[in-house]
Amino acid sequence: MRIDVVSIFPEYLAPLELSLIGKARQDGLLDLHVHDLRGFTTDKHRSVDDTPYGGGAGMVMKAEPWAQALASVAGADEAKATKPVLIVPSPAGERFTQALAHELAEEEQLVFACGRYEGIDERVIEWAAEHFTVRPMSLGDYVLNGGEVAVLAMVEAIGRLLPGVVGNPESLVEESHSDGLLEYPVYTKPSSWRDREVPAVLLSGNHGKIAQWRRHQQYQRTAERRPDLLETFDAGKLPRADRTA
Ligand code: 6GU
Repeated sequence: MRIDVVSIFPEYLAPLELSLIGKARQDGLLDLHVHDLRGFTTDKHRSVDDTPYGGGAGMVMKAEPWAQALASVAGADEAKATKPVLIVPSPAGERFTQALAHELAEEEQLVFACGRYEGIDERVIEWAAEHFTVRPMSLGDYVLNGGEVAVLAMVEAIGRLLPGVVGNPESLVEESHSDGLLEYPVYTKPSSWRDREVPAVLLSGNHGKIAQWRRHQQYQRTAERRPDLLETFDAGKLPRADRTA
């Protein structure tokens, strides 16, 4: 997969050189490029923003530097058969979920346009639809100062789903949100720590009982912390005792 990120703070994306994603890049599993939006300006002051038409607080990102930057990255993958997906991080976007991470992990090229200030001139978003599949996307219902932190989160969520990035693919199966429930609690040695015992069933060696216990814990946690998830969850996937609650 190829990923291009355009930002006025390319240094903000430095963590993408570390850990799992950094390793995936070194291994050639992920071809990731960060671009400085100011490199696509033509004026002496390299300006990327201006005051909003209609008035109001803050500044709006100018259309032309964005059009230049996006045209440049759209043509980056010569051999591509489909339009790249342009993700525009914004609290006004569609909610980014694990299901969307899986969907986006199938794409050949993703481009992330990190807005700052009050956002990007809407005409660029309209124009971009000629070259990209445009997806405004939000992490959740709160406001960040810009798209960069959201891109760190989205690239990590998508990148770890690419083939070969996570060493043991089994760890992608039994994790929170992979099947609509939150993850069960986990424990390691010692079995007794500060007078707290590991639940006895986990030491029993009875794998059927352990699976059932974990499923029940998943359900209890989800009911307590994220009851909204249970509204769309298929109760048939639960142990019988948890089905009617
Ligand atoms: Cl994707 N961007 C910004 N700027 N704020 C956010 C967000 C994204 N998701 C939640 N808040």
